[in-house]
Amino acid sequence: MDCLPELMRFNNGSPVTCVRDWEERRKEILEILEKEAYGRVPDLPGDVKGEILPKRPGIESMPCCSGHAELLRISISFTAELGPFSFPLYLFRPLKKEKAPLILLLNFRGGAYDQYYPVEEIIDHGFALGIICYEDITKDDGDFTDGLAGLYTRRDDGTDWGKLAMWGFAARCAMNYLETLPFIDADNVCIAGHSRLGKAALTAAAMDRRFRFTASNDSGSMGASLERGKHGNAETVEAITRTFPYWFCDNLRKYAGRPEELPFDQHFLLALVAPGYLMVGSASGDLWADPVNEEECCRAVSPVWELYGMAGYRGGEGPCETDGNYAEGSVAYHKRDGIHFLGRGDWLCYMDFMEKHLK
Ligand code: GTR
Repeated sequence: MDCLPELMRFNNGSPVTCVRDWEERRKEILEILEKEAYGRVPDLPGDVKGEILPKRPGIESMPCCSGHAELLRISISFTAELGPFSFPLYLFRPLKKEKAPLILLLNFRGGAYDQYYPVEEIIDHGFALGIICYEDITKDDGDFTDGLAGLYTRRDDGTDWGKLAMWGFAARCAMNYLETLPFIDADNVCIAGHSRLGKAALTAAAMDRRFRFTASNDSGSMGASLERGKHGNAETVEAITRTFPYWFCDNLRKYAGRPEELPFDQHFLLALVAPGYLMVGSASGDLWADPVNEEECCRAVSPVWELYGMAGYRGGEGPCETDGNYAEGSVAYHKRDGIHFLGRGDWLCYMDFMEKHLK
Protein backbone atom coordinates (compact mmCIF):
# COMPACT_ATOMS: atom_id res chain seq x y z
CA MET A 1 0.00 0.00 0.00
CA ASP A 2 1.20 3.51 -0.77
CA CYS A 3 1.29 6.34 1.74
CA LEU A 4 2.14 4.34 4.81
CA PRO A 5 4.29 6.10 7.39
CA GLU A 6 7.90 5.14 6.78
CA LEU A 7 9.09 2.21 8.77
CA MET A 8 12.66 2.38 7.61
CA ARG A 9 13.32 6.04 8.28
CA PHE A 10 14.01 7.72 11.57
CA ASN A 11 11.66 10.45 12.70
CA ASN A 12 14.26 12.94 11.42
CA GLY A 13 14.09 11.44 7.93
CA SER A 14 17.41 9.63 7.82
CA PRO A 15 17.30 6.07 6.51
CA VAL A 16 17.59 2.89 8.54
CA THR A 17 20.23 0.80 6.83
CA CYS A 18 21.51 -1.76 9.31
CA VAL A 19 20.41 -3.73 12.36
CA ARG A 20 22.04 -1.22 14.66
CA ASP A 21 19.97 1.59 13.12
CA TRP A 22 16.86 -0.54 13.41
CA GLU A 23 17.44 -1.18 17.10
CA GLU A 24 17.35 2.60 17.57
CA ARG A 25 14.44 3.09 15.20
CA ARG A 26 12.38 0.51 17.05
CA LYS A 27 12.65 2.64 20.20
CA GLU A 28 11.15 5.57 18.29
CA ILE A 29 8.37 3.33 17.04
CA LEU A 30 7.62 1.94 20.45
CA GLU A 31 7.41 5.48 21.79
CA ILE A 32 4.91 6.43 19.04
CA LEU A 33 2.77 3.34 19.69
CA GLU A 34 2.74 3.83 23.44
CA LYS A 35 1.95 7.53 23.21
CA GLU A 36 -0.65 7.43 20.44
CA ALA A 37 -2.23 3.98 20.52
CA TYR A 38 -1.86 1.50 23.35
CA GLY A 39 -0.63 3.65 26.22
CA ARG A 40 2.46 3.58 28.34
CA VAL A 41 3.36 0.21 29.73
CA PRO A 42 5.14 0.00 33.09
CA ASP A 43 8.34 -1.94 33.60
CA LEU A 44 7.89 -5.60 34.34
CA PRO A 45 7.84 -6.35 38.05
CA GLY A 46 11.04 -7.81 39.43
CA ASP A 47 9.39 -10.31 41.74
CA VAL A 48 7.14 -12.52 39.61
CA LYS A 49 6.46 -15.87 41.25
CA GLY A 50 4.51 -18.91 40.25
CA GLU A 51 2.90 -21.48 42.46
CA ILE A 52 1.52 -24.79 41.22
CA LEU A 53 -1.83 -25.18 42.97
CA PRO A 54 -3.36 -28.42 44.23
CA LYS A 55 -5.65 -30.06 41.70
CA ARG A 56 -9.33 -29.52 42.40
CA PRO A 57 -11.75 -32.42 42.07
CA GLY A 58 -13.32 -32.75 38.62
CA ILE A 59 -11.71 -32.06 35.30
CA GLU A 60 -8.40 -30.89 36.73
CA SER A 61 -7.87 -34.22 38.48
CA MET A 62 -8.80 -36.43 35.54
CA PRO A 63 -6.31 -37.83 33.05
CA CYS A 64 -5.99 -35.67 29.98
CA CYS A 65 -4.93 -36.02 26.35
CA SER A 66 -4.87 -39.84 26.38
CA GLY A 67 -2.50 -39.71 29.31
CA HIS A 68 0.06 -37.80 27.24
CA ALA A 69 -0.22 -34.56 29.16
CA GLU A 70 -0.42 -33.12 32.60
CA LEU A 71 -2.62 -30.17 33.41
CA LEU A 72 -1.25 -27.72 35.95
CA ARG A 73 -3.07 -24.81 37.52
CA ILE A 74 -0.61 -22.13 38.48
CA SER A 75 -0.98 -18.90 40.36
CA ILE A 76 1.23 -16.13 39.00
CA SER A 77 1.86 -13.33 41.45
CA PHE A 78 3.89 -10.14 41.65
CA THR A 79 3.97 -6.71 43.19
CA ALA A 80 2.39 -4.06 40.99
CA GLU A 81 2.94 -0.36 41.61
CA LEU A 82 0.18 -0.02 44.20
CA GLY A 83 0.04 -3.52 45.65
CA PRO A 84 0.14 -7.25 45.09
CA PHE A 85 -1.59 -8.95 42.18
CA SER A 86 -2.11 -12.55 41.17
CA PHE A 87 -3.88 -14.45 38.42
CA PRO A 88 -4.36 -18.09 37.40
CA LEU A 89 -2.68 -19.76 34.46
CA TYR A 90 -3.48 -23.20 33.09
CA LEU A 91 -0.61 -25.17 31.67
CA PHE A 92 -0.82 -28.39 29.69
CA ARG A 93 2.57 -30.03 29.38
CA PRO A 94 3.33 -32.98 27.15
CA LEU A 95 4.75 -35.77 29.25
CA LYS A 96 6.75 -37.31 26.44
CA LYS A 97 8.96 -34.25 26.10
CA GLU A 98 11.65 -33.35 28.54
CA LYS A 99 11.52 -29.72 27.40
CA ALA A 100 8.60 -28.58 25.32
CA PRO A 101 8.16 -25.47 23.20
CA LEU A 102 5.27 -23.47 24.57
CA ILE A 103 2.32 -21.65 23.08
CA LEU A 104 1.02 -19.10 25.56
CA LEU A 105 -2.51 -18.16 24.64
CA LEU A 106 -4.37 -15.12 25.85
CA ASN A 107 -7.91 -16.43 25.85
CA PHE A 108 -11.45 -15.26 26.41
CA ARG A 109 -12.30 -17.90 28.96
CA GLY A 110 -10.44 -19.52 31.80
CA GLY A 111 -10.52 -23.16 32.73
CA ALA A 112 -8.95 -26.14 31.16
CA TYR A 113 -10.88 -26.73 27.93
CA ASP A 114 -12.32 -24.40 25.34
CA GLN A 115 -13.48 -24.32 21.73
CA TYR A 116 -10.52 -22.16 20.77
CA TYR A 117 -7.84 -24.80 21.34
CA PRO A 118 -7.68 -28.43 20.29
CA VAL A 119 -5.52 -29.26 23.23
CA GLU A 120 -4.87 -32.93 22.48
CA GLU A 121 -3.74 -32.07 18.98
CA ILE A 122 -1.40 -29.43 20.36
CA ILE A 123 0.04 -31.92 22.84
CA ASP A 124 0.43 -34.53 20.10
CA HIS A 125 2.54 -32.03 18.19
CA GLY A 126 4.83 -31.83 21.22
CA PHE A 127 3.87 -28.35 22.38
CA ALA A 128 2.97 -27.22 25.85
CA LEU A 129 -0.04 -24.91 26.02
CA GLY A 130 -0.45 -22.11 28.57
CA ILE A 131 -3.75 -20.30 28.93
CA ILE A 132 -4.42 -16.95 30.54
CA CYS A 133 -8.00 -15.77 30.75
CA TYR A 134 -7.93 -12.08 29.96
CA GLU A 135 -10.61 -11.07 32.44
CA ASP A 136 -8.58 -12.62 35.24
CA ILE A 137 -6.25 -9.70 34.57
CA THR A 138 -8.77 -6.91 34.24
CA LYS A 139 -12.34 -6.80 33.01
CA ASP A 140 -13.07 -6.04 29.37
CA ASP A 141 -14.72 -2.73 30.09
CA GLY A 142 -13.92 0.87 30.95
CA ASP A 143 -13.46 0.24 34.67
CA PHE A 144 -9.87 1.14 35.38
CA THR A 145 -10.19 0.29 39.04
CA ASP A 146 -10.65 -3.41 38.28
CA GLY A 147 -7.88 -5.97 38.76
CA LEU A 148 -4.45 -5.05 37.47
CA ALA A 149 -5.81 -1.78 36.07
CA GLY A 150 -6.45 -0.50 39.59
CA LEU A 151 -2.89 -1.16 40.67
CA TYR A 152 -1.16 1.45 38.55
CA THR A 153 -1.45 5.23 38.84
CA ARG A 154 -3.10 6.99 35.93
CA ARG A 155 -1.83 10.31 34.71
CA ASP A 156 -4.81 11.44 32.65
CA ASP A 157 -2.55 12.85 29.97
CA GLY A 158 -3.95 10.82 27.09
CA THR A 159 -1.24 8.18 27.32
CA ASP A 160 -2.51 5.96 30.16
CA TRP A 161 -2.42 2.35 29.08
CA GLY A 162 -5.51 0.69 27.76
CA LYS A 163 -6.72 -2.80 28.45
CA LEU A 164 -5.04 -4.46 25.46
CA ALA A 165 -1.66 -3.44 26.79
CA MET A 166 -2.59 -4.73 30.24
CA TRP A 167 -3.51 -8.16 28.93
CA GLY A 168 -0.27 -8.27 26.98
CA PHE A 169 1.68 -7.15 30.02
CA ALA A 170 0.24 -10.02 32.07
CA ALA A 171 1.46 -12.53 29.49
CA ARG A 172 4.95 -11.06 29.77
CA CYS A 173 4.80 -11.33 33.56
CA ALA A 174 3.78 -14.97 33.20
CA MET A 175 6.77 -15.48 30.91
CA ASN A 176 9.09 -14.45 33.77
CA TYR A 177 7.93 -17.56 35.59
CA LEU A 178 7.39 -19.91 32.66
CA GLU A 179 10.93 -19.44 31.41
CA THR A 180 12.23 -20.82 34.70
CA LEU A 181 10.36 -24.13 34.42
CA PRO A 182 12.71 -27.01 33.59
CA PHE A 183 10.18 -28.68 31.26
CA ILE A 184 9.59 -25.54 29.20
CA ASP A 185 11.86 -24.69 26.27
CA ALA A 186 12.11 -20.96 26.94
CA ASP A 187 13.86 -20.32 23.61
CA ASN A 188 10.76 -21.43 21.75
CA VAL A 189 7.80 -19.67 23.25
CA CYS A 190 4.96 -18.33 21.15
CA ILE A 191 2.60 -15.65 22.37
CA ALA A 192 -0.78 -16.14 20.74
CA GLY A 193 -4.21 -14.59 20.78
CA HIS A 194 -7.38 -14.33 18.79
CA SER A 195 -9.17 -11.14 17.84
CA ARG A 196 -8.86 -8.50 20.58
CA LEU A 197 -6.42 -10.88 22.22
CA GLY A 198 -4.51 -11.15 18.96
CA LYS A 199 -4.04 -7.41 19.27
CA ALA A 200 -2.97 -7.84 22.90
CA ALA A 201 -0.54 -10.61 21.94
CA LEU A 202 1.05 -8.30 19.38
CA THR A 203 1.58 -5.58 21.98
CA ALA A 204 3.27 -8.16 24.22
CA ALA A 205 5.51 -9.46 21.45
CA ALA A 206 6.39 -5.95 20.30
CA MET A 207 7.68 -5.11 23.75
CA ASP A 208 9.26 -8.40 24.63
CA ARG A 209 11.45 -10.33 22.29
CA ARG A 210 11.70 -13.30 24.59
CA PHE A 211 8.71 -14.52 22.57
CA ARG A 212 10.48 -16.06 19.62
CA PHE A 213 7.12 -16.64 17.91
CA THR A 214 3.97 -14.58 17.71
CA ALA A 215 0.59 -15.75 16.42
CA SER A 216 -1.99 -13.07 15.75
CA ASN A 217 -5.26 -14.66 14.76
CA ASP A 218 -8.02 -12.55 13.16
CA SER A 219 -6.70 -9.57 15.09
CA GLY A 220 -7.99 -6.99 12.63
CA SER A 221 -8.18 -3.31 13.43
CA MET A 222 -5.37 -2.10 15.69
CA GLY A 223 -3.96 -5.61 15.40
CA ALA A 224 -2.43 -6.93 12.19
CA SER A 225 -4.66 -4.99 9.80
CA LEU A 226 -3.47 -1.71 8.30
CA GLU A 227 -5.72 1.19 9.30
CA ARG A 228 -5.29 3.09 6.06
CA GLY A 229 -7.29 2.01 3.02
CA LYS A 230 -9.77 -0.33 4.72
CA HIS A 231 -11.81 -2.58 2.44
CA GLY A 232 -15.61 -2.66 2.46
CA ASN A 233 -17.11 -2.17 5.88
CA ALA A 234 -14.07 -3.32 7.80
CA GLU A 235 -13.56 -1.96 11.29
CA THR A 236 -11.82 1.40 11.47
CA VAL A 237 -10.12 3.46 14.17
CA GLU A 238 -13.34 5.46 14.32
CA ALA A 239 -15.46 2.35 14.97
CA ILE A 240 -13.09 0.67 17.37
CA THR A 241 -12.48 3.75 19.51
CA ARG A 242 -16.22 4.37 19.66
CA THR A 243 -17.06 0.86 20.85
CA PHE A 244 -13.92 -0.04 22.77
CA PRO A 245 -12.25 3.23 23.79
CA TYR A 246 -10.80 1.56 26.89
CA TRP A 247 -8.69 -0.86 24.88
CA PHE A 248 -6.36 2.01 24.00
CA CYS A 249 -4.93 5.21 25.38
CA ASP A 250 -7.17 8.24 24.96
CA ASN A 251 -4.85 9.80 22.37
CA LEU A 252 -5.94 7.27 19.76
CA ARG A 253 -9.35 8.89 19.58
CA LYS A 254 -7.77 11.98 17.97
CA TYR A 255 -7.46 9.91 14.80
CA ALA A 256 -11.03 8.65 14.60
CA GLY A 257 -12.18 9.25 11.03
CA ARG A 258 -8.69 10.49 10.08
CA PRO A 259 -6.55 7.37 9.65
CA GLU A 260 -4.31 9.17 7.16
CA GLU A 261 -3.14 11.36 10.03
CA LEU A 262 -2.01 8.48 12.23
CA PRO A 263 1.73 8.85 12.89
CA PHE A 264 1.98 5.07 12.51
CA ASP A 265 0.16 2.21 10.90
CA GLN A 266 -0.01 -1.36 12.05
CA HIS A 267 3.18 -2.37 10.24
CA PHE A 268 4.95 -0.41 12.99
CA LEU A 269 3.54 -2.80 15.57
CA LEU A 270 4.28 -5.98 13.60
CA ALA A 271 7.79 -4.85 12.74
CA LEU A 272 8.76 -4.71 16.40
CA VAL A 273 8.45 -8.48 16.58
CA ALA A 274 11.51 -8.92 14.32
CA PRO A 275 13.70 -10.88 14.29
CA GLY A 276 11.16 -13.17 15.96
CA TYR A 277 8.91 -15.24 13.75
CA LEU A 278 5.51 -13.75 13.07
CA MET A 279 2.35 -15.59 12.08
CA VAL A 280 -0.77 -13.75 11.00
CA GLY A 281 -4.01 -15.60 10.40
CA SER A 282 -7.21 -14.35 8.81
CA ALA A 283 -10.54 -16.02 8.07
CA SER A 284 -12.26 -15.71 4.69
CA GLY A 285 -15.53 -14.73 6.33
CA ASP A 286 -14.03 -12.23 8.75
CA LEU A 287 -14.29 -9.10 6.63
CA TRP A 288 -14.61 -6.92 9.73
CA ALA A 289 -10.93 -7.66 10.38
CA ASP A 290 -10.02 -6.87 6.75
CA PRO A 291 -7.97 -9.90 5.67
CA VAL A 292 -6.54 -8.03 2.67
CA ASN A 293 -5.08 -5.38 4.95
CA GLU A 294 -3.77 -8.04 7.31
CA GLU A 295 -1.80 -9.54 4.45
CA GLU A 296 -0.71 -6.09 3.24
CA CYS A 297 0.66 -5.43 6.68
CA CYS A 298 2.77 -8.59 6.43
CA ARG A 299 4.14 -7.38 3.12
CA ALA A 300 4.97 -3.99 4.58
CA VAL A 301 7.21 -5.36 7.33
CA SER A 302 9.49 -7.53 5.18
CA PRO A 303 12.34 -5.00 5.03
CA VAL A 304 12.92 -5.31 8.75
CA TRP A 305 13.48 -9.08 8.66
CA GLU A 306 15.66 -8.59 5.60
CA LEU A 307 17.90 -6.28 7.60
CA TYR A 308 18.49 -9.24 9.90
CA GLY A 309 19.41 -11.35 6.89
CA MET A 310 16.14 -13.27 7.08
CA ALA A 311 13.42 -13.70 4.51
CA GLY A 312 10.47 -11.37 5.09
CA TYR A 313 6.98 -12.20 3.88
CA ARG A 314 6.87 -14.50 0.85
CA GLY A 315 3.34 -14.09 -0.43
CA GLY A 316 1.88 -14.34 -3.91
CA GLU A 317 1.20 -11.51 -6.33
CA GLY A 318 -2.39 -10.71 -5.43
CA PRO A 319 -4.35 -11.17 -2.22
CA CYS A 320 -4.12 -14.61 -0.65
CA GLU A 321 -6.88 -17.02 -1.68
CA THR A 322 -9.10 -18.76 0.83
CA ASP A 323 -7.16 -21.66 2.37
CA GLY A 324 -3.91 -20.10 1.17
CA ASN A 325 -0.94 -20.40 3.48
CA TYR A 326 2.27 -18.52 2.80
CA ALA A 327 4.79 -19.81 5.25
CA GLU A 328 8.12 -19.65 3.40
CA GLY A 329 9.43 -16.45 4.95
CA SER A 330 9.90 -15.36 8.56
CA VAL A 331 6.48 -13.73 8.44
CA ALA A 332 3.74 -16.22 7.66
CA TYR A 333 0.20 -15.51 6.59
CA HIS A 334 -2.76 -17.80 6.07
CA LYS A 335 -6.42 -17.31 5.26
CA ARG A 336 -8.58 -20.06 6.69
CA ASP A 337 -12.00 -20.75 5.26
CA GLY A 338 -14.75 -19.83 7.71
CA ILE A 339 -15.77 -17.29 10.26
CA HIS A 340 -14.05 -15.21 12.90
CA PHE A 341 -12.70 -18.01 15.10
CA LEU A 342 -9.52 -19.58 16.36
CA GLY A 343 -9.90 -23.03 14.88
CA ARG A 344 -8.02 -26.23 14.30
CA GLY A 345 -7.02 -25.08 10.82
CA ASP A 346 -5.32 -22.04 12.32
CA TRP A 347 -3.50 -24.10 14.94
CA LEU A 348 -2.16 -26.47 12.30
CA CYS A 349 -0.71 -23.55 10.36
CA TYR A 350 0.88 -22.09 13.48
CA MET A 351 2.33 -25.38 14.70
CA ASP A 352 3.70 -26.33 11.26
CA PHE A 353 5.42 -23.01 10.98
CA MET A 354 6.86 -23.21 14.48
CA GLU A 355 8.12 -26.74 13.87
CA LYS A 356 10.06 -25.45 10.88
CA HIS A 357 11.77 -22.78 12.93
CA LEU A 358 12.28 -24.27 16.36
CA LYS A 359 15.71 -23.41 17.68
C1 GTR B 1 -15.07 -7.07 17.74
C2 GTR B 1 -14.08 -5.96 17.59
C3 GTR B 1 -12.87 -6.50 16.92
C4 GTR B 1 -12.40 -7.79 17.52
C5 GTR B 1 -13.51 -8.66 18.06
C6 GTR B 1 -13.15 -9.71 19.10
O1 GTR B 1 -16.28 -6.67 18.19
O2 GTR B 1 -14.68 -4.95 16.85
O3 GTR B 1 -11.87 -5.52 16.90
O4 GTR B 1 -11.43 -7.57 18.46
O5 GTR B 1 -14.51 -7.95 18.66
O6 GTR B 1 -12.30 -9.51 19.95
O7 GTR B 1 -13.80 -10.74 19.08
